[in-house]
Amino acid sequence: MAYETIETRVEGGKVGVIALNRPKQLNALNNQLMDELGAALKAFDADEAIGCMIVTGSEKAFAAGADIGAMAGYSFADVYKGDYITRNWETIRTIRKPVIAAVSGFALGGGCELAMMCDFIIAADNAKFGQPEIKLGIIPGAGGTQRLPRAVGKSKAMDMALTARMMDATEAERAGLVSRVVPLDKMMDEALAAALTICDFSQVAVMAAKEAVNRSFESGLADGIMFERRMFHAMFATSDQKEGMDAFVNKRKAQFNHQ
Ligand code: DAK
Repeated sequence: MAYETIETRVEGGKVGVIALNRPKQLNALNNQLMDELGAALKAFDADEAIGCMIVTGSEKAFAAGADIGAMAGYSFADVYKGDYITRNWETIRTIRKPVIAAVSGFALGGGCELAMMCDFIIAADNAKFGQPEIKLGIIPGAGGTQRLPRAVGKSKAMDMALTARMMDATEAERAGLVSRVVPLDKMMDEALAAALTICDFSQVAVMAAKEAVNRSFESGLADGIMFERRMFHAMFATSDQKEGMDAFVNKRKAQFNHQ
């Protein structure tokens, strides 16, 4: 499929990279971009050769939010009847292989929300995160009021949603929003190295780990632990468990076949 608002490539034969590509609008997220992003993620997820995905933007902007120009004229009936956001923004939540957000520059509004929908965020040292929707007379609409407090706690989430202040990369790492901060010129190398590391593990175990961690956000502790326990038990039905443990015992590198 030919894309106009994103660029896709495969790195190392195993990592699907998706770069948001509306540079003149700082990668503002419109319907076309979200449709194309969803299609690209689904295609990589279905590709046996791909073990991990990276979503990134440009040096200046991961994404400066939903496209304000496109939104400006919407009425309540437009967004409600058209199922705005839900219709095409949440495809990423259905992706079963890991998705890393490699964020440089602005990740604002829907851009911050998109990064938070990924499995973890590697940030460049120039990254800036924010939920500035309040300045536009609206509130975050793609999970900002729900995922941000889970990541950084109520006080910082309220501060960002109510004052529209941005959080820099250092603060974002300290607060737990991002997993690592690296120099801008090393960001893609770091994200790619993380992705390739993941690709070399058992794909079954990787998908199960992702599913189990995500379950922690949707269930109480006892239910979450039970889900984890059953998934853990299920790992013993895989040949990758035999391979991983045999390799350790015999002091050799494991060669997983993802079965
Ligand atoms: N949308 C459209 N165009 C944008 C944009 C955006 N979000 N952000 C930047 N641009 C465009 C600018 O208009 C400008 O275009 P030209 O004037 O050159 O044609 C170009 O990108 C460069 O921007 P600036 O000239 O402003 O660049 P600066 O470096 O001076 O400033 C900035 C960068 C990121 C600080 C600034 O552009 C800015 O504040 N942008 C807006 C950030 C923002 O407010 N983001 C939140 C958007 S609201 C919903 C669910 C979710 C949402 C909404 C509804 N429902 C369920 C209904 C989500 C909402 C949002 O994300």
